Amino acid sequence: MKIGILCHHTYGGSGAIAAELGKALASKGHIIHFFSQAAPFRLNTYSRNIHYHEVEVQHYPLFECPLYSLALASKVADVAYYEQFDIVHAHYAIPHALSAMLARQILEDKCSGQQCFRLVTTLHGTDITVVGADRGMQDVVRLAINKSDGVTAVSEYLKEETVRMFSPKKEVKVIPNFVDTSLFHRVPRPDILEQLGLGDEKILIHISNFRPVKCISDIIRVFYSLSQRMEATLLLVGDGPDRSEAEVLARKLGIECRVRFLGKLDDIVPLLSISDLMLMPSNVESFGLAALEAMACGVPVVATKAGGFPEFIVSGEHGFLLAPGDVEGMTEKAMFLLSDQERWSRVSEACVRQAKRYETALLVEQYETFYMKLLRET
Ligand code: GMT
Repeated sequence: MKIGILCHHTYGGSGAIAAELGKALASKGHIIHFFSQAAPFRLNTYSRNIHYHEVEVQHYPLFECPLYSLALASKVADVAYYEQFDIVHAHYAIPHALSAMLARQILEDKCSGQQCFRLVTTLHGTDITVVGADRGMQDVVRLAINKSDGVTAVSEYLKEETVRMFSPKKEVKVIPNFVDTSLFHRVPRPDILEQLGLGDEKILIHISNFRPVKCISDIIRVFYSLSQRMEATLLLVGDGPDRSEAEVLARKLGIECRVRFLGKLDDIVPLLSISDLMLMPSNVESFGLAALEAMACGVPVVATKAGGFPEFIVSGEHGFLLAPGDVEGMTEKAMFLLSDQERWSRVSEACVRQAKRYETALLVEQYETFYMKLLRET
C-alpha cells in the first residue's frame, strides 16, 4: 500500500506512535510518506520505503498565525496526486484529519469526482479530552471524525469518551499503542550510571511533555517524601510548560540536587534500563505510551487509575494505580516496591511479560487489516 502519515513532530506519544507505525509498515514493504512541520522525533531511520515531506508555511504579514493546516492540506494533495496514495492516516484529529479531508476535496475536484485515498484518523487523547472539550473546537473535531473513512482510538477509555462527547457516525475501532520489545528491553548500562554520577541509590523516572495533565508537581512531592526515607534520584525526561514550576518546587523542598532535568531525549532505553520505577500521576491519560515503554524495560509503574492506564497496568502486578492527586498513596506504593528487591524483581518481570502483549508487530497488523477493510469497502 502507499500510505501518507500526518503527525506532530513534537515530543509526545502521538508523534512517537505515528513514526513507529510508519517505520514498521515500511519494513513490511509498504511505501510511507510522512508529512509534518519538522522531522518527527522518532523518525531516525534510513529506509528505501520512507519519504518525508516537510510542510513549509508561508509567512505573510497579513496572516498573524501561520496557515499550517492549509499548507499541510495542499502538500498532501500534491503528493497524493502523483503518488496515488491508498491511505492517508492522520494522527491526532486537529489539524491533521481536517487537513487530510481538505486534501481529499482538492483531489476530488482535480480528478473530477474520482475516488481517491481512504482517510483514517487515529485519536490519541488530548485531541478529544482537551482540544475537543473546548467549545470553540468541538464542531471541527466532530467534522474531522465524521468525515474520516475509519476512526481508531488508542484505548477503550478514549473510545468511550469520543462516543460520549461526539456520538460519531461510524464505529470507533480500538487499536492500543505498542512497543518494539526488540529495542525496548533492559540492558545493563553501568556507563550511563557513571556518566550521570549515580551509584546505588534508587532511580525514579518520568518522561513526558510536562503539560498540566501530567501533574508534574505531584511527581516532585512523591519524590520528596520518598527521598526522606531512602537514597534516590529522580530523572525527568522531556520539557514543556510546567517544567519551571517543577524546578521551583524542587528547590523549595531542598531536593534540587536529587532531581535531574535531562530535557527532550530520543533514545530513552538507556535511561529506562537504569531506572527502578516510573511515576505517571496524570489526571487524564488516554493510554500512557511512556509507561508501556518503561514496562518493556522492566520498570514498574506507579500511575493513576485515570483513563487508559488500567487497560494495560494491573494494579499490584505491574506497579500500582491510585487516584489522581493521591500523593501519599503513591509514595507508600513506591516505597513498598522499592524496599524489597525480591518483590521488585517479580513485578519487573511481570511488566516485561505484559509489554510483550503490546508488541509492535501484533498491533501494526491490526492497522494493516483496518486499512485493507476500508479499501475493500470502496
Ligand atoms: O500529552 C501527551 O502525552 C502527548 C499526547 C500526544 O499527542 O503526543 O499523548 C497522547 O497520545 C499518546 C499516544 O497515543 C498517549 O499515549 C497519551 O496517553 C496521550 N496523552 C494524553 O491523553 C494526555
